[in-house]
Parts: sequence; structure tokens; C-alpha cells
Amino acid sequence: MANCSSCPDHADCGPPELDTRGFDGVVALAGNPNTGKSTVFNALTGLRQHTGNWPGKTVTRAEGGFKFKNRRYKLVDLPGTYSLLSTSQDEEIARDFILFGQPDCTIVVTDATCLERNLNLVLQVLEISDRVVVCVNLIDEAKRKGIAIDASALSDDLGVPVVATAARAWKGLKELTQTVVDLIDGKIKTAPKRAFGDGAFQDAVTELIPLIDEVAPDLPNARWVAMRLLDGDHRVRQALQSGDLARLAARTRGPIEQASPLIALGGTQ
Ligand SMILES: Nc1nc2c(ncn2[C@@H]2O[C@H](COP(=O)(O)OP(=O)(O)OP(=O)(O)O)[C@@H](O)[C@H]2O)c(=O)[nH]1
Ligand SMILES: [Mg+2]
Repeated sequence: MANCSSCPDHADCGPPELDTRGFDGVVALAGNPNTGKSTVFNALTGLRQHTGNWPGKTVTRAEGGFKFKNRRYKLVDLPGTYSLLSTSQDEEIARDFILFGQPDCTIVVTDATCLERNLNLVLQVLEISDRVVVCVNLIDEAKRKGIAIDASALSDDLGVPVVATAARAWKGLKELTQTVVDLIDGKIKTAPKRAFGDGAFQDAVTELIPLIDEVAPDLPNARWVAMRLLDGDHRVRQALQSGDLARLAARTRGPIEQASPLIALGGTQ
């Protein structure tokens, strides 16, 4: 939006680059389309947001800040996606930000009325990051439909905290924020559920990781790259071979998300 500069928080927020000065942490909001990400974003930021495009892309990025117990966190609204694996710009942006932008926490907003479908994305995010909180939103709508969600059992299954919310009515948002902050502070430990595959797959992943580490020593998640290579992801392979993945991994958070290298490299858009 062109009128960012008139916002009272402008000096503290400042797009287009992700400027984290003055913030105690960065929180990303991911989720399938229409699950209430923007509703959560607006509630937490009090509608104070800066929007611009993701650098080099036509996809809108909304950033805002929220305060919790005298600390300030930057909140980044990622594009709504069903997956992090395909070739769409939105999926690449979300994936690159979670992987290379290394937010201190990623909230995956899910729809309680069709949770199973949403868990596909949750599991993919868990492959990439262990700093994840699952927000089961639209819990009011689920109740209306006779669907009960056992957040505690789901949390045990996923290995990360799960918080039920009805964001439009502001229900559960304080617990969500507290959980995010506790996770950032290390008071909550996670053990994300990850796909292990069969023995041969595991052996291949184990064999690949040190080779990837050699080529791109600072990669935040070589295991994920190994899995993508085994899955035949040609853009990841090209990015690794060309050295772009290594260059990307070596950068700091700010400049990292100025490019979405796996898109830039891949050709298919
Ligand atoms: N009943 C109910 N409706 C909600 C809740 N949260 C959001 N909504 C509604 O769900 C719709 C989608 O919400 P958004 O916040 O726009 O969802 P989004 O994930 O940002 O959607 P995209 O950006 O299009 O992917 C809106 O009509 C919201 O008012 C909730 O907890 N309960
Ligand atoms: Mg939205």
C-alpha cells in the first residue's frame, strides 16, 4: 500500500525488506487459503500493517507488529497455500521464507471444519522447521457442525503445540500468542512428526546429508533438501549445483528473502 509512511508504526516496521530492527522476534503466518490467516493477523496486529509485494514478485506481503508482555514481534502473513512442494509462486514464497527466512516461529493456521486436508501443509511445514505452532481456527464453525477437536491429542501426534481459536471472535488468541512466545523463549520444546520412509529411503537421506553439507554448509535443513532431491525436485537440484542454495543459506535473514531463488532458478513459474 502506498500510504505505509503515514502509519504510526512505520519507523518500526518498514517494508519492502524485512527489517527486524526493534523487534524481539519474527513470526510467520502460514496456512491453506481461507483458514483465517488475515483474521489472526489483523487481530494480533490491531490492523496496523504494511503491505507491499514480495521482492520481485506480484504477490502481496503483509507485515505488522504485535506486542506481548513488553516485547515486540514482527508478524509476516505468508501467501495461502495447500502445499509447499509445487511450482506456484505462492508456494515458493511461503517455503523459502520458512526455510531461509528462518522465522523464530511459524504459526500454521488450519480450518477446524476440514482439518485433515489442512494437515497436509502442517506436515510439510514440520519437515522444514521445528519452530511451529498449529492454530486450529474456525473452532466455532466446527462446533456448529458437530466436529470436536482434541487439541491436546493432536499436539501429541504432531509434536508441536496446537491451539484452538475462533479468531473472528478473538477466542483463543491470547493462548496462541502466549504459546508462540513460550516457544520462541524455549519454554516449550517441540519434537515435530516427520516422515521417515522405509529403510532404503532413510539410508539415502543419511548418505546425502553430508554431501549436501559439503556443498552448502550453512543450510538450515539439509535433510529437507535431501528429501527434495530424492523426490526429483529439479529446481532444488539446480540451486544446489549452481551454488545458489549455498549463497542463499550463507546470507542473513534480511537479504535472504529479497529473492526467491528456487523460483528464479527453476524456470517454471
Ligand atoms: N466463523 C468463523 N469465521 C472466521 C474465523 N476466522 C476467520 N473467519 C472468516 O473466514 C473468512 C476467511 O478469513 P481470512 O482471514 O480472510 O482467511 P485467509 O486465510 O486470510 O484467506 P486467504 O488470504 O484468502 O487465504 C472470513 O470471512 C473471516 O471472517 C473464525 O474463527 N470463525
Ligand atoms: Mg488472507
